[in-house]
Amino acid sequence: MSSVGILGTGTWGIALGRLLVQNGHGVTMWSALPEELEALRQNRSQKNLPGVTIPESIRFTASLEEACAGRDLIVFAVPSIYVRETARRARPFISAGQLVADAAKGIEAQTLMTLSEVLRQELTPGVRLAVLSGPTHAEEVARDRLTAIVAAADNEEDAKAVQAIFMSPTFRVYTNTDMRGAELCGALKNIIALAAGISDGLGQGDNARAALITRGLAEMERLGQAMGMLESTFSGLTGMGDLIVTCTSRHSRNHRAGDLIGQGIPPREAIRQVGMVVEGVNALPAAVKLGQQYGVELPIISAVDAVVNGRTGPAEAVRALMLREGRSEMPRDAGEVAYEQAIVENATRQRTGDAEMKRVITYGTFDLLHYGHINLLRRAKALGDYLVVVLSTDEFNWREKGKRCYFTYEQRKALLESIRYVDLVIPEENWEQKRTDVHEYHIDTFVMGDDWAGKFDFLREEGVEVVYLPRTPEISTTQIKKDLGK
Ligand code: C2G
Repeated sequence: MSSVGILGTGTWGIALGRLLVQNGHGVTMWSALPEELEALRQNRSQKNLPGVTIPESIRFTASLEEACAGRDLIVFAVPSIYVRETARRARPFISAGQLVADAAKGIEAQTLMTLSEVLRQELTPGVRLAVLSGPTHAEEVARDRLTAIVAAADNEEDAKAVQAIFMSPTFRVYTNTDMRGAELCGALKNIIALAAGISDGLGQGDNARAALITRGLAEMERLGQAMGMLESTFSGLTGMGDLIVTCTSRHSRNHRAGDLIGQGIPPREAIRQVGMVVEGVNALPAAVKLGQQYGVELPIISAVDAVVNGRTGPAEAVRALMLREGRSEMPRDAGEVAYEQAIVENATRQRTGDAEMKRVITYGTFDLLHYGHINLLRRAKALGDYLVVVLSTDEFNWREKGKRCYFTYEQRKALLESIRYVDLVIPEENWEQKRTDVHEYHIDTFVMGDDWAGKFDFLREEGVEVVYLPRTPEISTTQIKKDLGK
């Protein structure tokens, strides 16, 4: 039996509160609107959940202290745009070690922060954070319809703690430690749902909706990967799962708003008619900015942004999307296509058993190892079956690159050898050794990040394929040192 405080008495907050009471927990719910509290106390029902009775044991309060102090779990179920302000007001009553789960989906427009990052910024240091996200219409959860959801946190222990409190015979909770990935999915899928609604409103059918879901997921994955999130998150409940339920359901407010817009109702009027928060509209500015910041093309999201902000009509936006130049389904640039193609070829070769060992080599300092390096090593390995990493020695770094590493060669070597993509680590002692390395190690493919594009083309004379892969844009050792220095 846990005691839970839920901030926000909208449909989602009420549905979660009801579920937690059924699980045997004590629930106190807070709202910023006194009149809403009074109506809930009197009627024990919520206007958007007809026929759903709110359990008598749920206490409603206007005091954040009463809702938060000493609770085993605090759930933020206020609309995404009120999370920061609510957290700021609740801060004095939430202490380090308490568990806080965000159930709102969205990305803050001004800061591009996910809501867990907003909570991290506003709440007392040491508060344990998690998010709840997945294909979960409140209208169905409130009626005990079977549902699956993700409890994501930076560590498995906190995700498990939330899982234990919410798990029930009708509400199956999965844990995930890619919290930011889960949050990005939760925010972006609402925009794709707007697009699906617009398509329906224009009289388009299931084909168009399936195309929007599929290509919408591809946009989400591209942006997420550029942001260092896990691919598996996007094909999971918070990505694919939530996309399907939001794009194909009459319950979805984003879909409903899109449908009205597709019928020709001006966006602002359509949102007013839906009468509840349309999170897809709130998420648009951040999604467009993130796409620009990470250099990821988001055609569907950009089209929705143009329609919602009145720069173009729904029909024109759809025509423009359809008339774009033909594309491969594979990810964008040459390196990525080579990488995807290689995965397909490798898998085929392995399946047909005539897999001769394809060997790949790459060079680097890999000091303060970070996910940009991992992205590079993962894609390099995908180009073959065996990856040799040639690691700059401390002397080479100092003499040739003027770099003094934070970790010694031995330490950096140990780190690299622990990575599952890496098969062998050998020392880089000079610039010239590449010509001999590729023969000594029978290399098929040489790989470097595209900050070195063109610099090693001469290796093609040695019969080696040379591939430059896109760097991960926003992370670098220099950046890490600068940030740590602040
Ligand atoms: N990398 C990346 N994305 C980042 C940072 C690095 O893809 N955000 C790639 C680089 O392009 C390089 C590899 O990770 O392919 C290792 O990066 P560094 O350790 O910075 O390597 P560097 O100092 O460039 O040394 O003889 C070649 C040199 O040894 C390369």
